[in-house]
Amino acid sequence: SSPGNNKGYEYSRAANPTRTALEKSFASIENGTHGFAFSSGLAAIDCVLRTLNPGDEVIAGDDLYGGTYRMFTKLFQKYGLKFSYVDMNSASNVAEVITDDTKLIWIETPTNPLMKIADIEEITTSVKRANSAILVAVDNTFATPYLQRPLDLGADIVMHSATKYLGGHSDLVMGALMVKDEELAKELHFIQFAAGAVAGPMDAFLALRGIKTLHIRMQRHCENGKAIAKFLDSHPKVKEVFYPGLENHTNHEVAKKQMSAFGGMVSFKLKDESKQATFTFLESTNVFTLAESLGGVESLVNHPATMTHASIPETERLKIGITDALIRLSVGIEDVNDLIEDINQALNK
Ligand code: P1T
Repeated sequence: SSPGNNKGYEYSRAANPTRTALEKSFASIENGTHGFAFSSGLAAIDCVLRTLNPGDEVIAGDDLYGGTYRMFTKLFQKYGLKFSYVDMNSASNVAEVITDDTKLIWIETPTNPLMKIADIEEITTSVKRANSAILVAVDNTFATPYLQRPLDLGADIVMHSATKYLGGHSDLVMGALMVKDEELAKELHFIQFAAGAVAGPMDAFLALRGIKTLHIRMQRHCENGKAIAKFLDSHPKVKEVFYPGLENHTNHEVAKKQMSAFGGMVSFKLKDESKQATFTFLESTNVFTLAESLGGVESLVNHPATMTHASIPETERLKIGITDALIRLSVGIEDVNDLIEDINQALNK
């Protein structure tokens, strides 16, 4: 209306009507007050880390998406941020390593790819007791707000690779942050605007359309995921299955408490742990496509050691159990019998 006075939309990096609609939806599905849409999940994580200063310390889980680990170790470490990695199986593991420099706790639950579960409420309570200024961020990509809402459990920031379940159709790359604090929202918005890794309007439209069916898709992902985890768990050629919905999962009780169901991600190892047997399986599926990414309607199979987690040094990977024998499934929404038949025939190759 006049120089310096706009009607809410001045330049699309600051705000764009389609992105605003999506950001409102992001806030709403996580019970937050503000949402932010980025050009990728990693761009969303990058935004959170830019709130920190050299010398600050981040405590993160020891099992993380390989790209998150790569960003922490190869990018931010060189700007003077410090990182420590702990098994978030128990809240005391986190409390024990808090120092005066600790400013951020980075939780992935369930973790990628080992499906470990962290008790968000317990960790947040004990961290805030130690120092209420420490921020707790949760990467909620695997669970989605349909199954778990970290802000309700005390976390300050929720992050998503919206590339996955929120988009749901493997046709966009996007990240999301959701918060419930006005000051934190202002800071994140400033970084998003100043650093510039915003989501484009067409992708925002696709993500909004994806979110409309999130609940229905998640119901089927969970049903299929559980059926496949059970099938694998009772198969004579399978050594170990990693799925929080199985009663033999280490943190099944915590998963039951904080999630309404257990999702569509399932990892497992064959009894024959040779690379050859693992690769034979990976090369033999017909319905499951061998590819990175997850959370789309189509089922995918992935080999973390050479694909999604290849950027983690072998010694670090092996320490936590990401061996060459680990296989990760993103179970889609296809007919479950087709999926089980496909896995069965690949196991018998
Ligand atoms: O790929 P991008 O949208 O930048 O999101 C990164 C990311 C962050 N957090 C989690 C838990 C993730 O799984 C990812 C991306 N993961 C894959 C591409 C994958 O296949 O595991």
